[in-house]
Amino acid sequence: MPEQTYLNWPFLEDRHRELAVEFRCWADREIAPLSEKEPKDDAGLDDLARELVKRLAAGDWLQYSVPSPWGGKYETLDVRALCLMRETLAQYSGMADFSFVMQGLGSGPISLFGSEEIRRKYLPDVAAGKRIAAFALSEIDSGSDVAAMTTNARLDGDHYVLNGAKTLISNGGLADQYVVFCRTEDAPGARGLSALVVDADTVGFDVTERFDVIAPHPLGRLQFTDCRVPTANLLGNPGDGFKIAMSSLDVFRSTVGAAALGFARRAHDEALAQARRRISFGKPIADYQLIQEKLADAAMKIDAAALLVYRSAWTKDTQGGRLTREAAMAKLYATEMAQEVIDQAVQVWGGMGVVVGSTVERLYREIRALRIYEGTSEIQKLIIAGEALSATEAEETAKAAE
Ligand code: COS
Repeated sequence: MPEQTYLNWPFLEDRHRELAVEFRCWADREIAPLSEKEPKDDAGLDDLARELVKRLAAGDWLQYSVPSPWGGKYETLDVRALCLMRETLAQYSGMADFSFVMQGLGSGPISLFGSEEIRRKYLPDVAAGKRIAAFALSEIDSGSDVAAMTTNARLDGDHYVLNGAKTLISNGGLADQYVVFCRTEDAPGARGLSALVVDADTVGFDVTERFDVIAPHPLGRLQFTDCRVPTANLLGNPGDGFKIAMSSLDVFRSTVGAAALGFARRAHDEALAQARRRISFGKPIADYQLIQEKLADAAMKIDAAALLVYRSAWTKDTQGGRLTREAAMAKLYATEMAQEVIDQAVQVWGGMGVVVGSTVERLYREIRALRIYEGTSEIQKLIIAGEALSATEAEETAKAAE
């Protein structure tokens, strides 16, 4: 059992502490048995994802993915709860973490910006696990540079006609509904984007490719060819797309840090167990100071990451509004830290750590994508530096005005 003193930190409330304990018991029973084997093909992956959504829904855990007026647990998305749940699931299975968070991220733009009608139509089914959700932002030449996207939608009466392609979309091929970001306006860059909810059975929508990645997850390429989407499925106003994408990421980026934290905690536990068990030169390797250094570094960095993750989640939950800087720090530090901690856990395991099927080998593959998706580490650094620079500029301007 990983170290849990962080549950006493002041960022959390008693309801979070209770959730953490209850959710861990449930995951131990319902998720641990599913985490043994990785599916070998797309059909196996899709079956596993559906089974995970079904189990999460049966436990009422997907209610944390949407706000309470539309089938959810709390009035607004509770980032601390989402973080605790991702952190827990990641300790058992990357796919369980993925299936859980995609219900929240995939429907997040609807929760945050949908009309009452759209929320009522989609959110209760997401919370009940009856519909699987997806968030379609990235394109082949537009990952970090969101404003460069070329997928476009032209207004035609009471429909938008959508054309273009999205790539590496989580749940692509599996989801029942996609929030698709596209260009609708003449305004350049970020100002010309909008967000539409597209049902998977809409004529003109196709999943043209599935991707094999180092840690298998359902990822697809989406194609839209004269795909007609009702204007009622527009989220917010025309031109709000960039703001909708960034606001959704403001909620979910901290949770990527939390998932990384879960992977790191599991790797640290595996390293501790192996260090005590493995005998080398006549004694357990835990007795050697070079091994202790690795264990000490991991324990300290895990706590540092947890502080940033729960600081960020607490800030969003208690203060609302934009949360770019804290979320960027949490995601950047926790994902980079987890990569390092897992790498060192593999080192402690030695040869057995690179054998396919060992837990640290799986974690070594699982963590890699988290330094890329929902904003690369490099983008997070640009965000943090940008905020620091503009704070200094604002201070100087204020002084000059005195
Ligand atoms: N919430 C609400 N509005 C936001 C916002 C946020 N978090 N961040 C930016 N905006 C608004 C800004 O206020 C600005 O509006 P105005 O033009 O009205 O002033 C507009 O959006 C553009 O903002 P900005 O100029 O800061 O955007 P940049 O083009 O500089 O881009 C980065 C910012 C690079 C940080 C952004 O594109 C990004 O995060 N990229 C990574 C995207 C990503 O995560 N991709 C992975 C795919 S998802 S798996």
